Amino acid sequence: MPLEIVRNDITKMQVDAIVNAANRTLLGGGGVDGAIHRAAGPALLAKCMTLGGCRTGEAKITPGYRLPCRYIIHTVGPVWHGGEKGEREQLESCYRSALRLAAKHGCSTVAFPLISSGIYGYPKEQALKVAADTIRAFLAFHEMTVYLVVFDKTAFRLSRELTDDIREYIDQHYVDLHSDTAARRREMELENFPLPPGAAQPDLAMKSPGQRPVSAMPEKKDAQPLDWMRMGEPAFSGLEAHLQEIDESFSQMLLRKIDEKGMTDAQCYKKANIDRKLFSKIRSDVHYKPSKVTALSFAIALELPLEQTNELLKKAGYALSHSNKFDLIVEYFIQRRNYDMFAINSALLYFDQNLLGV
Ligand code: AR6
Repeated sequence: MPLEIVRNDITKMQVDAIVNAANRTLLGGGGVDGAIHRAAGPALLAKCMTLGGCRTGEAKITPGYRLPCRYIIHTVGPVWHGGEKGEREQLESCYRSALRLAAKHGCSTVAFPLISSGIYGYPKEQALKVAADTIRAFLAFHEMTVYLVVFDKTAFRLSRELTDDIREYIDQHYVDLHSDTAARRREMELENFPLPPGAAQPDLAMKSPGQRPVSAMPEKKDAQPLDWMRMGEPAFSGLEAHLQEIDESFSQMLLRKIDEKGMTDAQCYKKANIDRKLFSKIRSDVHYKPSKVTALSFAIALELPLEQTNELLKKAGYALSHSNKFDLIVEYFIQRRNYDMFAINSALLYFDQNLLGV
């Protein structure tokens, strides 16, 4: 999980290093700086007094003292003056300097606040974009897990259009299990007794809670499984391949799809926000059963269409459900071929859901 967004108080993060949004004196202040000094104790201020301050865009390191992290990396963000005074370059430099210092000290996990986005007035959405772009560029060449810690979700103010659209998608497709058990039974029938290859998939789209599915399983008289089992030669021609696919495990299917997409393993697990160690486990254990979120993260990284996403999930024993908001939001993005993990996670965060990546 190279870059993960979490909502937390940064002083509580159990990582190798946390980053402080300090000022040039390094002698403490308000916001996250104040919280870090309070939690680390007076020894931090004593140490900071020996550092001779820090220039905007640069970074200095101290021990973590009473904090659960080993190090605190202090960086000084730019004050926002409207965006024409080199603020973006200075902010990028903060992230790069802090990350370089973290790498130099052997840190493999680092947590950042949204530097400059509080007292220094940098617009939160822009600050978030600079942070994500700069961290991603660094991670393309370094094995490190970086957390962007957001205190409140105002940085994730998505466009009104997008939130309305997602909300509408959820309303249209959400199936309340308790008010429409018949619909769920049908979904389960399909999960347990998938149709043979080539058979038309019934449309599972659901109306609002309480309404019947738009269309369901085919009527008995033209049931597809029977057609498929008729003895004609052509019906069996794909059988061997089908049986081979049934035998394929999650791990095998994942590796096959990575090859088919022409991706390297690292490109795939990085895009999926999946930790390299976890990926190695999946690679070496043919029967590895990932969590649903992990499986789904790989589907997004591979940019699989909906049907193939469900095939991959099924290999791990899951399916996208219409009675789960998290699933519906991810499905919304897949339907629109938008596989930007950061955009999906921003939307998930906005709707108070768990995030993709481990
Ligand atoms: N954990 C995570 N994020 C936090 C926390 C926390 N405990 N507290 C605040 N934030 P700011 P700046 C978020 O003002 O804009 C100080 O006085 C907050 O919501 O702390 O770089 C320094 O000494 C915001 O999104 O830093 C400087 O003088 C982000 O952290 C000046 O403030 C940064 O807000 C630096 O201002």
